[in-house]
Amino acid sequence: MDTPNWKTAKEYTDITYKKCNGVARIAFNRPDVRNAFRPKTTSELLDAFHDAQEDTSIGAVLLSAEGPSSKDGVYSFCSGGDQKARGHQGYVGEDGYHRLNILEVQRLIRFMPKAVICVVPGWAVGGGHSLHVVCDMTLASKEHAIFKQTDADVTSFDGGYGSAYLAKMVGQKKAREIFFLGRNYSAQEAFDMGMVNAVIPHDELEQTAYEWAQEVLAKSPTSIKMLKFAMNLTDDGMVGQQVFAGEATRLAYMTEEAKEGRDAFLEKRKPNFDKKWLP
Ligand code: S0N
Repeated sequence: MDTPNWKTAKEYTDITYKKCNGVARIAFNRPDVRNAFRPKTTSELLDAFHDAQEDTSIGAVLLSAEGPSSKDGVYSFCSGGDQKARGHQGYVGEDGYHRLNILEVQRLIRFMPKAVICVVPGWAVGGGHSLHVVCDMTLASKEHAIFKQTDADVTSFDGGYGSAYLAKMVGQKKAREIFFLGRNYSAQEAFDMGMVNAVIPHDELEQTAYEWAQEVLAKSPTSIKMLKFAMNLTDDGMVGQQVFAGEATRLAYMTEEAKEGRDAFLEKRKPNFDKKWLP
């Protein structure tokens, strides 16, 4: 497999955004604060994820992180909401408004019709832990990844995918332990409890993630999209049904029957559906 020749897709301050051979790589870039996110970070993430979703040349997205920290050489994926940017109603942006828009990022990852692979080179903590949970697959650094939920230390609680969906993944007892005790878990422990797909030697992590993405790209895009939405559906209620059904509608639009329905309306005549009621 080739090594990726990443090209910068857009310049940001809090993240990096690159593309190569059908893969987009979005990475946190605040390593000196363990890649904590502030409103500017989440706005940039939304912009980049939206671009990756709309770009038809992109089939898979890596959510990763730059690092290590220039201060102490520690690697991190993301340490969640920037506590220095936290006001009394949420996280305060440069415009002075309080926001909780990391949940929009989660929804974009969850509902985008492409595989999102989380690449965890170090700490995955708080809202950073929740982001890894919501991604389709997670690869973790054998030497440096540490998974930890500190929400209950800082009066924060991701009551959606970060906790309830995690419980579906690792089981109720383990999920409660993760949140109620806030302990550190190694990549191997995270793998053993079913929330990590593979434990990878640190030096091979990014290349392996790129190779996993290329494997996905070799598959049928429609299958990947419909499988992702089908697997989401049972946990996402009516919204999951809406997303899945929307894609089913798009497939139906591609039939002769659908063309006849459209043409009949435009030509102001009754449609002739040729009455093929397939079993
Ligand atoms: C990551 C930890 C465990 C790493 O420990 P370590 O290696 O000992 O490093 P430190 O010395 O602690 O940190 C190094 C420098 O980085 C700064 N820093 C680290 N994390 C943050 C952070 N989250 N915010 C701001 N700064 C951070 C340190 O201050 C230090 O800086 P200097 O060198 O200047 O001293 C450890 O750092 C740790 O525990 N970090 C905090 C983790 C945490 O509690 N995160 C917040 C958890 N909550 C959320 O993420 C909320 C998520 C969210 O947004 C959300 C989701 C769903 C619903 C609602 C919300 C909502 O908005 O509230």
